Amino acid sequence: MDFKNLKMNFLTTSQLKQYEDKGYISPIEALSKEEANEVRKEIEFIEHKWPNELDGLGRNYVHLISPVFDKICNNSKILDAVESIIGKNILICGTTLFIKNPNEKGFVSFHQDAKYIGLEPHNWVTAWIAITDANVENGCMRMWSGSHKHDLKYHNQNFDENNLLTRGQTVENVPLDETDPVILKAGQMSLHHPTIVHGSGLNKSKDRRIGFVIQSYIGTNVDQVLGKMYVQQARGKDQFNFHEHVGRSKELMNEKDIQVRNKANKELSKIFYNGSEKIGKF
Ligand SMILES: O=C(O)CCC(=O)C(=O)O
Repeated sequence: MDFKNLKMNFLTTSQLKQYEDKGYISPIEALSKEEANEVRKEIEFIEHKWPNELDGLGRNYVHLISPVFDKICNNSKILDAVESIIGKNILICGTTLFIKNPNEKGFVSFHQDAKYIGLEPHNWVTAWIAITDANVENGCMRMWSGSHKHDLKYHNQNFDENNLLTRGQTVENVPLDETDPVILKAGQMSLHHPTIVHGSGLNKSKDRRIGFVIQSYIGTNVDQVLGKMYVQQARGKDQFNFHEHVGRSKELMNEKDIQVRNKANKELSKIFYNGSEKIGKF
């Protein structure tokens, strides 16, 4: 074995302290710039060949229909960092593409992921991977540092048409000047805690802002209390068997994989809109 090539990416004590204190860690090296660019090409290839495939619900579970995204989810640098937080038995339980095109008005209201996602206990973490640079101008995420230490907050349901969240769920009156911009270069990632309050503003640049979000990596001890979920084993063993395990994508847009993705999306909608009278576009 070539030990020189065995690069580990486990988090350092100071990164773990940052996670504990602030509720997020950033930046972490995940992909090379070239790899990130390949991912952008894959997105744009899908958009060109299958228009609307990534719209609406289609922004979810792209790792189930594309080997390029499957590879990111199983990237050992990402998994080393994730393992440092949730332990060695890791499941991939969902992915979402958060794309903000220039000249569109997309934004993400301040919210806590744990509010509507149904994953209990909170032994899970979200990896936000920058496929393009993410900065203040193009609407990078902003984290309300330390807010993960408090209970889940009341969320209004605003259903704003430009809100990229399912219900436009919003924690009101977040002091913007107390939030930190998560500035990332293409290929870097941030990791955030299930209960941190975060959101993002408009893309005022001339290029797209693309984040591929593994939402989330969960420990095998995490159940879905609002519905059914389709997962993949990224590391370790699943001794709990709370969820349905599905295979990995080996070919772009394979018919069987599409069917699994459709089922997964149907179930995800039930989870996200549990108890809601209105259904949004995602
Ligand atoms: O991409 C964004 O701006 C927000 C994404 C988000 O809310 C999340 O990953 O939890």
